[in-house]
Amino acid sequence: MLRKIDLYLVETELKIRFETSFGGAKKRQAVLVRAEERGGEVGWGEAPADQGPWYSYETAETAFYIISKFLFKYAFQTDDPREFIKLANRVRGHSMAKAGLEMALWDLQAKLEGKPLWKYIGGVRDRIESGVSVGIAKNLEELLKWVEGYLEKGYRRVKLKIKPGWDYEVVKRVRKEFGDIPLQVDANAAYELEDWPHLKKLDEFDLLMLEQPLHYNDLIMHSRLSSLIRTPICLDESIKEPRDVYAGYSIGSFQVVNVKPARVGGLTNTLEINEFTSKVGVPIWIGGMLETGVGRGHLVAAATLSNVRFPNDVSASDRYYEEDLVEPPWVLNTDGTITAPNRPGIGVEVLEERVERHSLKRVTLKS
Ligand code: OSB
Ligand code: MG
Repeated sequence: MLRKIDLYLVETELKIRFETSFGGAKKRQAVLVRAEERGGEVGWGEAPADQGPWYSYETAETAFYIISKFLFKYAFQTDDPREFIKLANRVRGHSMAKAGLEMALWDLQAKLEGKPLWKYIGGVRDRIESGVSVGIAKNLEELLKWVEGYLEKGYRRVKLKIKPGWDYEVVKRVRKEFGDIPLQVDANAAYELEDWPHLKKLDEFDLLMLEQPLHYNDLIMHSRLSSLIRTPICLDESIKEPRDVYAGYSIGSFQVVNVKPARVGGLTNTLEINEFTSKVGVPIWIGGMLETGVGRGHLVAAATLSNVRFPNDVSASDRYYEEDLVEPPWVLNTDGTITAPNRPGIGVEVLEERVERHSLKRVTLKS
């Protein structure tokens, strides 16, 4: 039984401005969820929606509103995360808001059982492969410097953000400078199907995959595109819940899926997607939303699942933030992995003083 839920709308500052085809920012907003049960144990989750509705329609403000107005009462009816999400699905959409609260319940349950979250959800590895997502730069020289720095740190794969005018030549140059590194690109829905001859030119670079080239809600055009180019298509924005995976699989919209636990409505849905894709032989990997160390704990746990077969957009705390909100911060091992902690729950301590210092607003909810 929960005693109370605290919501924090936090704003954190990135080390460097992160730019994609839909825009850029140096600051990030998110909602942190702190769920405390009657015995005093606490679970944490994160709804990593940003300030503006650019990646999806959700924002930190809408997540704060949807949780505090509608979702919280379901968490007082059950603190079983699977049951919670069933009740919460009465609310249509708002996956990140649901995920923020659902993940707090997962962390809480794992802690009550004294188990690391990754073991509690059935993870199969104690270290996860870490890749890095590299934003659009001011110019090629800046980008090459960034990539060089990340490779020196040991990241196992580089993902370049692309958009029309920042694609073919950029990838060509990165291949020339760094050779045969594991490389992929992410368009964040910046192209149209008619652009396929241009996208086909990327085939020459043997990329691991091309992420979300077309419209953020599309499955049909991606299925057409995937028969026109050789580079495997990976969907991100288009997959908002397990049913999108079933639909997309049935018409061949993708060869790989980027599973962001927050985007698909939490860990329950992540587990369902892991199971289905494993059965049909479609590999997945775990994507991120520049989460703070809190959400990152859930990403690390998700990345231990059995069907995760590519490096993840789960990087170390110092790739994102000068000062993370957890202790210890998430660190990259020299072999390019991140260790899944052997402590209960997400396995890191949330520094509440820092959370409060970064909060723009907060509310306490009781049943
Ligand atoms: O498309 O994967 C994306 C960040 C914010 C919004 C969308 C995306 C991203 C990233 C960063 O690529 C992934 C990460 O390191 O958290
Ligand atoms: Mg993406």
